[in-house]
Amino acid sequence: MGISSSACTGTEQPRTRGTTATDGPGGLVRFPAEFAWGVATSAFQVEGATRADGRGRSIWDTFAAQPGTIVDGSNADRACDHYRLVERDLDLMRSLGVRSYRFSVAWPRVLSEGRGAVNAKGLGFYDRLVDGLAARGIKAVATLYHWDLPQALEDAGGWERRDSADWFADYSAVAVRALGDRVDRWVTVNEAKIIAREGYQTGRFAPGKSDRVASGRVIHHLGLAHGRAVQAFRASGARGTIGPCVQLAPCYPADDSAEARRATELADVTENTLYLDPVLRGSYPRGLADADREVAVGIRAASRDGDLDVISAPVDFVGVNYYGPQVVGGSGPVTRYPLSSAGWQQVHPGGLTDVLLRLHRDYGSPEVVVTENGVPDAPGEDLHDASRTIFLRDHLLAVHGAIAKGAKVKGFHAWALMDDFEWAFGYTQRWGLVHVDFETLQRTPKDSARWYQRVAAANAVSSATPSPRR
Ligand code: IFM
Repeated sequence: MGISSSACTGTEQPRTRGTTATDGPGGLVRFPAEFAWGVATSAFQVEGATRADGRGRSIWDTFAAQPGTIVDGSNADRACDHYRLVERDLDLMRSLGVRSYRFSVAWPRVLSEGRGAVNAKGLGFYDRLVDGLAARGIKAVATLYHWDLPQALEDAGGWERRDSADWFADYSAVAVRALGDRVDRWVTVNEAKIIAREGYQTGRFAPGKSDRVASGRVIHHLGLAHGRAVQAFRASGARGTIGPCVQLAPCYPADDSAEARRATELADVTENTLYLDPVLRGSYPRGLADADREVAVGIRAASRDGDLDVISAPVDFVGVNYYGPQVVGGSGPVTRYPLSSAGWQQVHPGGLTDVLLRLHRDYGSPEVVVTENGVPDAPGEDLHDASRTIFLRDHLLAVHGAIAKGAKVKGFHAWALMDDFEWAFGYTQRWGLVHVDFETLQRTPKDSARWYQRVAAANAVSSATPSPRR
């Protein structure tokens, strides 16, 4: 089987601290001019107001209402109430010196039934949001799909149906027509891997299905939807750029055995190349059937001549979400690096250098934006979140290490601007730079937010250990 990169299957452990030519006094690592210091959210996780102004239902409203789906029994009906507090949140971002805001447009707010009549009030929210960003000198990075499929479309067959790509193209055209004069970057689909895996394999996320063959069809249709959105964007003539958003996890063998190496190659397909190759190379990765036979069957059944030409429509950048690596032994995944309080996240900053350099070396060095990177509060942390500051410092140094070797990384978005509804974990994990009191909705910047503010202002990260109360 041909696996495309040594970087993601080897045991390379890049050093990211103090190794670049641009280290200044005190280990100050400078970033390129115009580097976009950003923060990210998604509509369903922060907006709340799920019944306001004609918003339709989404699959996550339905899923969260089912007993046993969300660990704390919560839902996102109010969340951070970003929908109503948006002006305050815009001011907050400006006060923190944020230069780029990645948000998502809620499809069911814009088209209540997913297609047909545009809901002017819902669209108006994003109109005010992008105006507010422009007024504050913050770049707008708009994700078109961050998991909140309109329930009406799910009832019609959802992503398992080929028409979903048409529905998405039409919705994308509406969004681009309304906002395209003020959006700097459009992100098509957030993390197709997680949609397929958690929504259609494990059933832990909406729509809660467990059918691997169906997940293969969904992967293909999400790719097609991405390509159709790129085409709709190009046809619109709007300014700005467009690209996908992939969650990449470098895969390392747990040991030197042939079994571990083979299992790592297969894991690399389902973690990375299955989502990169169709978009950036116009083909599905070799070895897919060995890596996941049922997914391969689903993809084959869904594929038509010419689809891969659409899926690989040229993009302007690749959005990378990075949370951690996979370490793979002959008999399954292994934990090698410290686990964050997310439970599933191994903390290994060097893995971010690896994935960025892989894109640089193996995929023609596209322009890249880190669209998400972050960690939940460690147990007992509140406003004094030293572990997040250290996490972000180390990952930013890892980004810098990749830039120093030629990767074209143009920006970084910390996940998340503020504590929010963390999907099936409800409000039990706090991922924000800004603390949210979910009773009063009070926002309070944590120490990490103040640290990030100084980094953005200096356009540089110090490799020295951050002082604990900053
Ligand atoms: O909160 C999520 C986000 O919606 C998608 N990427 C991972 C984050 C943390 O789990």
